Amino acid sequence: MNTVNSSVRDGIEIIAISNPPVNALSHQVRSELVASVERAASNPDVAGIIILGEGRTFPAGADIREFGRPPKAPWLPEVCNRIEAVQKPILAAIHGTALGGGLEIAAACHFRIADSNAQVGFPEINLGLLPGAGGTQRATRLCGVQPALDLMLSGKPINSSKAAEIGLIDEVAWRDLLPEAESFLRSRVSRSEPVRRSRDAWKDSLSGVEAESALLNCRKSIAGKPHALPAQIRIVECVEAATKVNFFDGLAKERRLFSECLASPQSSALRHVFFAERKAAKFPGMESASVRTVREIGVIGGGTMGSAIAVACLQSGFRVVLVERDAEQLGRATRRIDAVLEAAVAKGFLPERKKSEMLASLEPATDFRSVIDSDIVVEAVFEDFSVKHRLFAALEAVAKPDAILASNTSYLDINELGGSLDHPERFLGLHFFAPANRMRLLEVVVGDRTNPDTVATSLAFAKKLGKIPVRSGVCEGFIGNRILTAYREACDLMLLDGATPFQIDGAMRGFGMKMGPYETMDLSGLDISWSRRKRLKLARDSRLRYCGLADKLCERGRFGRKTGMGFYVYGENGESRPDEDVTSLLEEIRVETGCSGRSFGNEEIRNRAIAAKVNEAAKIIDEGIASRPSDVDVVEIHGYGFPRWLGGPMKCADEMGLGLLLANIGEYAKTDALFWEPSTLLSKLAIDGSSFDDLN
Ligand code: 3H9
Repeated sequence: MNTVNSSVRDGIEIIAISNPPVNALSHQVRSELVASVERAASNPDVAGIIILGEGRTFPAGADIREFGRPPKAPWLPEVCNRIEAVQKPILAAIHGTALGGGLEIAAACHFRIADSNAQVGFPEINLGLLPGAGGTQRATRLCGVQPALDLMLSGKPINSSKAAEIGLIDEVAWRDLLPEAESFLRSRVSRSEPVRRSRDAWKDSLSGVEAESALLNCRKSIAGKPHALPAQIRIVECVEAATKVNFFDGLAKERRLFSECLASPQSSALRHVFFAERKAAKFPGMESASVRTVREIGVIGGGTMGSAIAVACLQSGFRVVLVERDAEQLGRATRRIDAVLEAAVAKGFLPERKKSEMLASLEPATDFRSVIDSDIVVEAVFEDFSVKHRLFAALEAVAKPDAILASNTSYLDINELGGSLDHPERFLGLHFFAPANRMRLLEVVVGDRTNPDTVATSLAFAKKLGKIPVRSGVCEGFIGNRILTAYREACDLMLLDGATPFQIDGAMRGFGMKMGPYETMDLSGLDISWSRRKRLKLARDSRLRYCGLADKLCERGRFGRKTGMGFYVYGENGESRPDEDVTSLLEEIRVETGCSGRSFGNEEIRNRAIAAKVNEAAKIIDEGIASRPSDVDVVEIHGYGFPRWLGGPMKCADEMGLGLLLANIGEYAKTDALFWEPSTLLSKLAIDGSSFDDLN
């Protein structure tokens, strides 16, 4: 099937790219596009050419799936050069999202017009890349140094009005793109206007002091970032080249630096995450499931989590019934919701009118029978099994028969929680992450008896909320918190053996984690996990070494930031400092447990911490709790601050080599054999010479 279709109307050839879903510029598209353009150029009956995208968008970029495979000519830079070289006027008519290589095709055309709803941008940086088909050279010449740097370094698209304002496009089509595009081109053709090439565009500002200082400021800001991507500084170099060397030398530089970025581990990791995020939303076994209509959400519990869930639902256009146990608690919950929405208004993210509409869709209630018409009821009450268990029994009696009942529990057993319901097939876990109105991760916890329609409807609900849903089976802590437990335990073992919380936090931040494990615990509150630790301690294997520093801090009322003291001590402005009392307490624990301290280097700390995550994750995959290794990466990146540019722990493990990882675990097991028991799956993959990616 062709991916490019041409038709001629009164001397104008319309070349339409048709490669659903996003018209990515695959090898076939590139070949057919350049052939069509050159055929039209040599056709005496054609006076001008329009290039557009069929379906939902102008091309959204190069075909990312082709990166990493041997490149096939014609390459995109060549396609762009050949389009630009044509002697007849070519107009790009843009709708949807002209991104990356798509925008580079447009920049190579002689004119550009965009639908008023269109978005254009260079998102390559999100993949650890730079625009590599002339974009750095043409866009800088069209719109100047600062706007070009902003577009390429932020990776954020801009709307067509803004694009016209900075000179990236010529006109906005306010009514109907194609007729307006035709009339734009015909007027140029009728005036025999010469073609106008972006490569010849030149703004005086390109060689001015402003350009120099924009480049210098960018360099400084990138140098100040601990984990800047190589592509960031390479973009600055390319933009600078556009101001200093001729177009073709600039293109050659861009090509060289693009290839360098493409080969970087950061780009490989970021491309892995791009596809992992999309794959995560594809749950197995959903083929014949039907999705029910969801209009109203019942939220039980208006604490921090419940209120944020309500906000997320309101923002996505759902009606929300929010239930609290009394008027006082309800007042607190609605004030919390109002404050979140007001903050969004103040920051300009939300128009006042929209806020009023959202509040009008909120029904606060103190009687849980108010959820009688809700299509999904999400429970977000105190993390206590018996409280939740009783609540669901009561909810089942009032909710409509096809309503989905969901628990937002972070750890509890979904099978047990829904086990005594008359209809456990409509029950599942929807584990939101705090703050639920901002965090994109949603673990969809599927119980043994949850039916596919319940899962499919919840999945559609998650997508409507703009979340990245990841399927999880049932176990203590599901995917994310179970890995978190193993990670913290590995860190605690290092505390027993001589490391300090401050050293471990520093090492993990240096690795790229947003926060270290102990500062994270201080932030969420040590008391939150205390009751869980007490519950689990009873069932704990006595052969496992236990650190207990967090328990001792809790006994002293040090619950973290909220009490001004936890692992750290906090000043009035929230600044933290390590505390010698904690180091002494740790020393006492080492004496009590007969552990002798030794010194740890940052590399050993990171290796052990990541090995613990990967080993536990491999067990989770082997048990069928996670559907694939890339789902674990998505959970870690979106829920636990794992650096995106490292691709997640499973990607890291593949990069390290599973053989080496397994050997390290064998070494660690010499002191803690039970904790460091290697996963069967990890051992098998390592012995077979396979990788986690083979299972994705
Ligand atoms: C580039 O252009 C480099 C050049 O400068 C130089 C080259 C030499 N390729 O996101 P969705 C798939 S780098 C291949 O769910 P949405 C995606 O995997 C590129 N596939 O839809 C998914 O597949 P599936 C610069 C792609 O409506 C399906 O399309 N461009 C590509 O939520 C639907 O995607 C970018 O980085 C692609 N380029 O969002 C833009 N794009 O159904 C990347 C998408 O099998 N794309 N797919 O899971 C996006 O940002 C979003 O997809 C977009 C639509 C906003 C366009």
